[in-house]
This record gives sequence, structure tokens and C-alpha cells, in this order.
Amino acid sequence: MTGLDDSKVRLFFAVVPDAATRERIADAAASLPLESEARLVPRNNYHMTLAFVGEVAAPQIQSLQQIGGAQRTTAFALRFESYEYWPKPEVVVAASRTIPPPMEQLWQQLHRDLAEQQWVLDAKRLRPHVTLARKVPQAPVLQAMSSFEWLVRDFCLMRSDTSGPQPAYTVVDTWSLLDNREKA
Ligand code: 2AM
Repeated sequence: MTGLDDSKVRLFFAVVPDAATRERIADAAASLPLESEARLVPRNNYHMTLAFVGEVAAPQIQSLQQIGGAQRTTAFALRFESYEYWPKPEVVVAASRTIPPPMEQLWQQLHRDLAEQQWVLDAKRLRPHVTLARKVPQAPVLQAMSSFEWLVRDFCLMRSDTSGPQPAYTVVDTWSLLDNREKA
């Protein structure tokens, strides 16, 4: 754990892409037809959120790290195959519509463990996605997306600093998912 002071920090569990996947995501983002007010997510900020926890006081971070470290899910692969426009948050995302069972298990268990520690999140269901662009007030005409696979071998607890023009994300802790051969 680095760079955390006594004040509250904004935390979330997420998967960060490897370099090759980051390139595929950037390719998908580059093909988007966007109006000038839209903001492409900087490529260093790409992530797939698993659970947005929100503002957390420093002494509580340890309990989140324990929850992350307690997960026993195998690695999984996801295929991102389409763009989606989500009008409420005004974002365009790259979406994966087929959810691998280990990912559903990780999502369910994380939310159960968080709820047990009084972290009740408002997420209703898992919708695997990577946000590509924000501040998109109207649905763009979206073409077919060149699909790509993302092999997920680990996940992180991330800190989000929203004080600048773009959020700055830092990894607080990372946990490897289990190899398929060493199932819990
Ligand atoms: P996203 O994953 O759909 O892009 C860090 O703030 C990440 O947590 C964001 O990328 C964001 O969406 C996700 N998130 C989910 N719920 C959020 C909320 N209520 N407030 C801020 N971010 C949220």
C-alpha cells in the first residue's frame, strides 16, 4: 500500500489490461465517431470495474485488502465484441455480453464479502465493460467493433484521484487469480 494518507480515498476493485489488450482497447476507441465535447478516456486509465466502493477512510483500507486477498477464482478470458452507448452516465463502452462463470463468481463473491463488512454497493448485476469515452450527451452512430479477447489473470484494488482534469488511478494492491489447474 503506497501513498495513502489519513483522509478518505476513493477506491474500487477493477481489472487493468496488459499492454497488448490496452492496444486493442485503444484501437476500438480510435474508431469511435465522437462530437468535440466528448472526452476519450486516456489509455493509461483503461480498466474494467468489478466493484466501485467509493470514499473510504484509511483505517478501512485493510479490510478491503483482506476481501481482495480472500478471493479464490480461476483466471478467465472475455471477448469484447461491441460498442454500447449508455445514456445515463453518458458514456460509450466496449462491452462483453458473454460472462465467463469465474468472472460471475468473482463478482458475486466480492459483493457478498463487501456486504458482510457493511459495504453495500448499488450494483445490480455484472456488465463487463471498459469505458472508452465520457461526456457523450447523445448516442453516436456506432459501427461494428473489431472484437478482441482479454485474458484476465489478476485484479486490483484501485485508488481514484478525481482532483485533476482527468481521474488519476493508482494500484493499491493486486491479487493473482488461480491457474485453471489449481482450482480452490
Ligand atoms: P466505469 O467502470 O463504468 O467507467 C472509478 O471511479 C470507476 O468506478 C469508474 O470508471 C466508474 O465507471 C466506476 N463506478 C461505478 N460506480 C461509480 C460511481 N457511483 N461513482 C463513480 N464511479 C463509479
